[in-house]
Amino acid sequence: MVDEEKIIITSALPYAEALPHLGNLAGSILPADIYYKHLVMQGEDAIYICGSDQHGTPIELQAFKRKESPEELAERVHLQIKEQLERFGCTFTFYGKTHSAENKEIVYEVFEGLKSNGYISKIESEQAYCNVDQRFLSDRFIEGTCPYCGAKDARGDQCDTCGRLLNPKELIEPHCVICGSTDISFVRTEDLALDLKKLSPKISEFIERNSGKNWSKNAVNKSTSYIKQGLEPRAITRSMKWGFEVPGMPGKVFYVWFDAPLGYIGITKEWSKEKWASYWKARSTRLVQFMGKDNIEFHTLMWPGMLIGSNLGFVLPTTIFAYEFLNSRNVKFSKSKGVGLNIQSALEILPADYWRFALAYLLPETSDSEFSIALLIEIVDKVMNGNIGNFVHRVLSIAKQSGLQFQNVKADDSAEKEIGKHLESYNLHFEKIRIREALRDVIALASKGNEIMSVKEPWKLAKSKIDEEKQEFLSTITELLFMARACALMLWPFSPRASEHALCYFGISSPKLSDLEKPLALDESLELKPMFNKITETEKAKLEKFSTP
Ligand code: B3M
Ligand code: ZN
Repeated sequence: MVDEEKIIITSALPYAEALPHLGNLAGSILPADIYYKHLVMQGEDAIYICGSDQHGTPIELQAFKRKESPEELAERVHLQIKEQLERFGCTFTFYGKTHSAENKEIVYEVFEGLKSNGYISKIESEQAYCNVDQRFLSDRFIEGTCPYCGAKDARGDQCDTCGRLLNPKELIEPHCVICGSTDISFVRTEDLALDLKKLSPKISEFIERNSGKNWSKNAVNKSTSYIKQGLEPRAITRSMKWGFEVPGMPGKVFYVWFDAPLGYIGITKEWSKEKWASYWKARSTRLVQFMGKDNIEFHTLMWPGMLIGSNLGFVLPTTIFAYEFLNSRNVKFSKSKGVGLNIQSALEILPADYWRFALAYLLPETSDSEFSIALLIEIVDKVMNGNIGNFVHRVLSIAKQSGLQFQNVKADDSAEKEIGKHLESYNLHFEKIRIREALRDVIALASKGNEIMSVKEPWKLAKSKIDEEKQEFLSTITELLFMARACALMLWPFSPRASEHALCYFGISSPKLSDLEKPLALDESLELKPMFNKITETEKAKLEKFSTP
């Protein structure tokens, strides 16, 4: 039997530390969800896997500050994130977590595989130790000045200002985050490392083989330049308590970036004990991974290195697509402080569909992009509502008011041609993961429809008694109805609820691209309601609260 191609879509697993903000959404979860929905419309056998990244020092640190156990915190925040993402219209096949029995099993299996294949080495390092708290300070428990860019708040593992990965010892004037003390010693301790140096030829071969498969440019460039610089063994264990304990090494747990990507597999297993392997262990599976550009290194070097080195037959990433950043000069996307425009505060003001549309419109696909409240209002009012929403609603209203029945209507040539042209470009953009461009194809189709409408003014002919005019009305409205149906359907991955609402009138409930080939029928019994609304003054005022001058 020939293997049917299966597709696994993943988006980077948000830390179970704080609610995702608009930047996180635009930088991975939203495009992955849109891409997945398009595959569903194509009738592909695809699953969308995401979940909470529950280990690591930030969570341990926050739990410490809140006097909560890391496990309690990670579970509580996990449930909050999951709830908000579902409200946001994301349809994961499963939203799981990394701190699960299933993931632990995978982690141990991969670790044993790496060990027996000779890819685990030992490294001695000096680790920061706070003499006041009498404990090791891993990663984020130590902060100081970045030796590369001079930022004052660089963390032990990475400088957020310049993005460089750091070794805590490189920090200038380091201090302990728990007690603030600078009484820090560096104590020698032994850790296990993934031997990326030894794996380098295989990783490099993997990158060469796959990077032509729609990888984002930044992923290709960064990974090839890391390879050129030369890879070194990288510690995969840490002296801390929160995480999966390392067999035979008391006091050590696996590094969060060891068990997090394996979480993609663990979460699939958490979803279905029966089905997970048919996705992860089939040769023909396509693994398409979405993430922010700050996660590239882990996904193009460490994660494939782990998969190749353990040799357990898991699929390797086919496509690695990394987004640039969505920035904002005048809106705070706060993460941890509980203020700012995170997913929850956003959804309290406007429906998910509106945010999804505006963020997809601004997706930082090839360069950073800039978000502002003014831009959001303009996109929603002029493009989403003004162009697409109005087009679909007006066409349906004119058809309804004409009192004619539209049942089993066949498309004419001009409708087919117009839709075909935009649909082809839309599908091609999806294939190349140009999601922001695919949205522009929907917009272009609506613009064309609006143009036809204003040239032909079909409402003027709707009630005409003259045969010729009746005919003209019928052919125009038919063409427009087909275009409106296509617009509503093509909008589904972006603004699913509004799209489903409009598709009801066309008798479509779970949209497939193949529905566009069917004859058209209208459900005339339904009362017409617009797809979208303009942003109200009240909503504007609420949004403005998030603007900083
Ligand atoms: N949690 C980093 C981040 O949220 C990390 C991603 C894990 S993907 C396996 O940016
Ligand atoms: Zn820096």
